Amino acid sequence: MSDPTVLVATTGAVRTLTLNRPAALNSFTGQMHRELRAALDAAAADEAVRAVVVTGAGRGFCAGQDLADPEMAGADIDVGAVIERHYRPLALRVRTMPVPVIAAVNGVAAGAGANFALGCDFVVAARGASFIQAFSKIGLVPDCGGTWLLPRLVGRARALGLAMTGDKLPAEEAQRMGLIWQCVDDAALADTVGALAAKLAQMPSRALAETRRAIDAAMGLGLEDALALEADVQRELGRAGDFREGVAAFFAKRAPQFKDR
Ligand code: T3D
Repeated sequence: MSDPTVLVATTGAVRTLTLNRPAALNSFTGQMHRELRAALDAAAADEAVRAVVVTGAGRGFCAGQDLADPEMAGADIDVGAVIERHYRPLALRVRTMPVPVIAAVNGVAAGAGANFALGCDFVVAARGASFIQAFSKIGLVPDCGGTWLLPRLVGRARALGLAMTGDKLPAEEAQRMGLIWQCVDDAALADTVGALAAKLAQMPSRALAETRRAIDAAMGLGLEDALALEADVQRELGRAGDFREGVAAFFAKRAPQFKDR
């Protein structure tokens, strides 16, 4: 049996998934896609999991598509079919997780590896990490949600600049332009992400997932429709246990114990 390409570990309510093909900078093979999707599905289905961290083994986060994988790349491959089979479901899976997902970007994130990270709810990167929209260098367009994510994160001018040049963007600059949440010293990455994941795991998971959904939806709505969506979501959350618990805990001056997923 081949080695696992995704390592799975759980600490308390935090599930950590480590992309594990360090010799090829954790680039995506068909096997890694299957294992990653299964691990994300399992985390989504496990009520005990309240935050997910994804990171990379070795010196890279993920170099995108493994350009040597015969199942996924090569002259006679239907690239559109690869996108439909693997990258589209991956981008949607991350965006519909019932709990927050943090990308702990430990090194270079290129191509679909960059956009997989950018699709997560939080991107915390080590100072030595970088982001590369490598697609233009091999005659492709950004995928794994890149065309949707980039202009929303940094605006059209920067999205086009990053995507067309394919230049390496250091983590510090990525934070400065609002592409990612935080850039930290390399040695501080694990502790920073651990503290963020632990904090999110204590929070009301369902409300956090609905926050993501509402904000993503509102980006494509007018104000009237966004306000209507807010009313719909609040109506549902207002009937849920976490809202009652949050208010009760506030008045009792105690820490809330949120349970909804
Ligand atoms: O089906 C489809 O193809 C469609 C799907 C497309 C989605 C995409 O993601 S397209 C974009 C694919 N990714 C790339 O084009 C990035 C290619 N990699 C690089 O440009 C560089 O490796 C990096 C800038 C990411 C890092 O450079 P550096 O100098 O730090 O490392 P390196 O020496 O280039 O790489 C280290 C090893 O990883 C090396 O192997 P070796 O020589 O030590 O045996 C290299 O070949 C391997 N590696 C890196 N990226 C990939 C890879 N092997 C296969 N596929 C890769 N993407």
